[in-house]
Amino acid sequence: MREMMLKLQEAALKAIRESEDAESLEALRVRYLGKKGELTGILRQMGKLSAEERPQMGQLANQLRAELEASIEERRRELNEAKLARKMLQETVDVTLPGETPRLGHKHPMYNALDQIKDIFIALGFTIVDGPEVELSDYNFTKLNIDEGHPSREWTDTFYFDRESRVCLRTQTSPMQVHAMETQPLPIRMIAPGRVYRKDEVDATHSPMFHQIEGMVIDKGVTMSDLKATLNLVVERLYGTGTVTRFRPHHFPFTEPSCEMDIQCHKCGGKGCPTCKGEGWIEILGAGMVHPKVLAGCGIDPDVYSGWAFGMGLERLAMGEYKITDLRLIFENDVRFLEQF
Ligand code: 2U9
Repeated sequence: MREMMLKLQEAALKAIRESEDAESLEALRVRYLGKKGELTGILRQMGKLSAEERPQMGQLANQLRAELEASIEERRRELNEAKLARKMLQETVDVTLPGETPRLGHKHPMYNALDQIKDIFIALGFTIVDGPEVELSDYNFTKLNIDEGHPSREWTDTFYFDRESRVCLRTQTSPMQVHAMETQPLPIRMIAPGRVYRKDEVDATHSPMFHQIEGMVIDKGVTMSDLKATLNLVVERLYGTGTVTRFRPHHFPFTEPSCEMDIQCHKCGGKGCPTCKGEGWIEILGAGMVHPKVLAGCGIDPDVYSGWAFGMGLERLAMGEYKITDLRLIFENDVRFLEQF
């Protein structure tokens, strides 16, 4: 029995030393020391031994087990270290390699235009107001003197959330001025830029979502001359000193009187060219004196206070400024397009 154990010792130690990975090492442990392993097999034959030999062989078997266990443990450590060393080598980072430059985005041309306009109005003492895009029809239409039968209220023109047409996506940023009049102390000087929604099919000049910037001033003694002087100044800062403008009469339900403002084409100086479509003038915004009914509906006495307001489409402005001929380019956010500005 002693010989059998010595033979097992020799074979097992050799196999353990030569094992190549954790899996084959574990297989060796099972083979030699497992419940059905070779050492157990030898010990089963202890019954055949004499009473003196039995404790001796028992002791020898225990020593052998301890020796093999230690050897397996030692080999396991060696294999783990080698594995780690290989991994470290594979995962080495060459810190001298040049890094990858992250591709930076570009400011959208329309937001360039918006930032310019915001700065101009901030310098004039206006505040910038932000608000909800989902509105009550009351605030989007009724309080702006847009009556029940007005075509812009139709389901074909406005996105409603309910059958009763009480809640909608705002079709203009004007509800912001109504909120301001209802909640802010007077006087008010504000601009309200933001997204608006109309049921339009997408084409080169239309989109169901676009951006507007509207502004309003309410104070005592405000007149049409304030409107003209302020808008002329804004346009001069935007398009350069000496930019020629004209105001044409127009109609909006929320302003009376109302007008549209044109600038003389900065490309041809008014002679007529492709930029102004041969007109010599480019329409840039609508404006007017806030309708007395609108003031009164917002709790402001039209006999004491008056005000002016304007509205402009931001996409159209940016398209004019940057000579963009298709509105869809503004929304596609193709970096190849954006990085040109
Ligand atoms: C209140 C009172 C008056 C805002 C105004 C316009 C004229 C105008 C259009 C420009 C192009 C909309 O984007 S567009 O289609 N807007 O012409 N907007 S006056 O007047 C107001 C707003 C709110 C309480």
